Amino acid sequence: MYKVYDNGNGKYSVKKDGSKRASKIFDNKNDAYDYCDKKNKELGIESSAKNNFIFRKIIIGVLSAFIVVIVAILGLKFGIFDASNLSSSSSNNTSSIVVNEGVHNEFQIHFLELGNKYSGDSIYIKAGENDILIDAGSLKGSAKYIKEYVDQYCIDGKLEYVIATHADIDHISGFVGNSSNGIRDGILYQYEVGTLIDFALTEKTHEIYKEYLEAREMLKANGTNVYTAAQAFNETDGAKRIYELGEGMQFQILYNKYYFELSKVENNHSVVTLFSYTKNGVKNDYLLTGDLEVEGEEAMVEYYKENPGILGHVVLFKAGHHGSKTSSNDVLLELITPEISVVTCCAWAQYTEKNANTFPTQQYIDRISKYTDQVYVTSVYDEENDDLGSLNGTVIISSNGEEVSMYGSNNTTKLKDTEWFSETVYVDSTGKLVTKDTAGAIAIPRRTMPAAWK
Ligand SMILES: [Ca+2]
Ligand SMILES: [Fe+2]
Repeated sequence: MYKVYDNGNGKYSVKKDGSKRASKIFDNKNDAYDYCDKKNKELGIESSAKNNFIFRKIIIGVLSAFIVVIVAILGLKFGIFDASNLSSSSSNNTSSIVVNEGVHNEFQIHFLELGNKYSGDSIYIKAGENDILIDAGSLKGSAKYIKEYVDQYCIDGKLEYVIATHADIDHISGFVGNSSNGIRDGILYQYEVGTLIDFALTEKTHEIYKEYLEAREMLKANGTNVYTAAQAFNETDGAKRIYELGEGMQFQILYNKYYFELSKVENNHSVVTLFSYTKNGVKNDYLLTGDLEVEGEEAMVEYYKENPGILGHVVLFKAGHHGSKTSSNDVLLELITPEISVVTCCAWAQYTEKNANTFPTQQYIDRISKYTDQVYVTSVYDEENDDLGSLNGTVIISSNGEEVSMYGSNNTTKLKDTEWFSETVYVDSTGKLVTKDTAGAIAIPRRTMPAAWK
């Protein structure tokens, strides 16, 4: 496949995958697009070169890198930074989307670090004038991290949409927050909420779930539109399946069998959302499946194969269930062929001692590697301090409708290039993590490089 590259000097190259030399160099971006489309057509590939986002060469020295960082910080602070104004670095890339560093203003998905060492989700989305929050972290104390972060962007005190994917505590704790003198600091108490869409079913009975239900009732009483994903999908009781966000942006609640029947696995009740940004006739999709697992993924894929034209190729796929081995299965990946995948987790042995099964799991890595090497992970466990550490940190995937950018508050290193991926760990004969001094300990790299990433 041919792609268009921004040489950073006002010239644009068209290059074939794997080729070091440009087939042709242009002074004009559109001419490069046209030539690229023509060459791809000769190869039998029908695609718009405009959709193959532009790759910027490393042309920044130490000083300009410093300036980029400062501008990025200021830009993020004031939400005015458009990556297209900056040169930026990148590295070899195998997918058709090329990721620049930086943040576009129009459409942003932020995968938040939550200030603690537990895996959990909180995803803030800025789409035009809309502030959207999907889930609110793993601890009640996450609320204050989320609020501080969101307040950098949300200046009207209103979250137009809030989505609670499922009732597990690592997704809803920050919604309720802590209570002090009868005042709650949870997200649902701190913002005006336009519309809340949440899971239709759960078998959870824990205290935080009960507190969530109280908050839900409070919102209803205060005029928030409160719907389950089942109501949204079926468009009953005033709920909608598709919500327009203005300027070619929308999100829709996708089908999930487990809005309508109980699953043995709580994660399968997750609300699934598809965000779309269409500009100049080119539509880019972003898929968020919460913690949906294999049964849910299979049923969803079956549904969208029977109802084609809705779910297909996506720019971004949030790794299901924090990169667990039971999510992000081949059946789904084959349909969505993701170009970027973000894992929201704190990489360590939180739920298992088996090295390969710690988040993000070897199986997730092996499966996603067939589609992209642009895999980014928010956090890692800092063993020394028994605390949160960063891999990419808070990850922002953003777009102006033409280009997609990735920004990591810590760095923009792909998972495969991180120290974490290749560092030596020690396991016993069953693959369980052990200390170096344990009898029979075997030294292995933490993750095995899949063939596609070599
Ligand atoms: Ca708002
Ligand atoms: Fe989770």
